[in-house]
Amino acid sequence: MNARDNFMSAGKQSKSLLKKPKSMRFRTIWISDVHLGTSGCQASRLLEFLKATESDVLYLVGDIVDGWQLRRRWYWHQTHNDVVQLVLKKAKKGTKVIFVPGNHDEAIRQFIGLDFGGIKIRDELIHTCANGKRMLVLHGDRFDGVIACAKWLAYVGDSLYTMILKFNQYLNAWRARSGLPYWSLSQYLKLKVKNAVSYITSFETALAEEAKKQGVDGVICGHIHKAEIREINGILYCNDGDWVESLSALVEDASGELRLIDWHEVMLRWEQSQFLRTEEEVCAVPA
Ligand SMILES: [Mn+2]
Repeated sequence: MNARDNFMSAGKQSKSLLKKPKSMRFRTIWISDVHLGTSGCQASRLLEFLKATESDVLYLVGDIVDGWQLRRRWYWHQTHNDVVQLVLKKAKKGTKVIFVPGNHDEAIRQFIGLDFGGIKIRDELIHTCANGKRMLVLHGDRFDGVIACAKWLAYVGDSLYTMILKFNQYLNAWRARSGLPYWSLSQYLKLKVKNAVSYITSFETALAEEAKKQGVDGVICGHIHKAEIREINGILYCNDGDWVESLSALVEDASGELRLIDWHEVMLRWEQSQFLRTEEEVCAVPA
């Protein structure tokens, strides 16, 4: 078996093993900005994550279903159904699921206070961590100047963003064929554009200020698709990222410590460990 065959079989093996649930247990998980109903949504990666993890509480911090996009063009893949069904199943099996709607699923805001299939629809709320820290949980669009001032501007930005994401998919399909790692064009552009950076900074500062005003220790939000944990003026700012580009989640362990999970990185490490194991097995075969 040459090196290439070896790699191929490792790839095949890791694919079949990927489906096996591993158990990562947390006290709480926060995910947001899944954008079900758009082709940019990486639902199959989210399924991997949801299957591999368990928690007492699962927060869906807005923009889970993209009503804006669905109204324009219906896109609903089987994996999008699977995500919905898996979340419902988790709720049925005892996970406390709390859905805090965002701006893309604002239609659901009319159901705030109600429960559907074990999922609690709630507005902004306070989560108390195992270590007693109190965290304000909200989507964050309320602090978005563009959306508050002119909705049409947000729509235009949204179409452009969708186009960039589409191009990003083609680019990464090509990169994958060429053996290059995943690279997010839209994230790169966003980080490179100075305005975007100052927007992100003012968003983060505004949310930290709101948390301070409410007398809590920190804030947990989504909306800007940039995973982050950092202290801003004595307030712990946490953003759980998204499942369009960064594939990230925020988790709380049993001791109340918060950290980010980068699912790209977790899967990459796992695939590499599978590859190395296969290589060891091959090498162990006597000549
Ligand atoms: Mn949003």
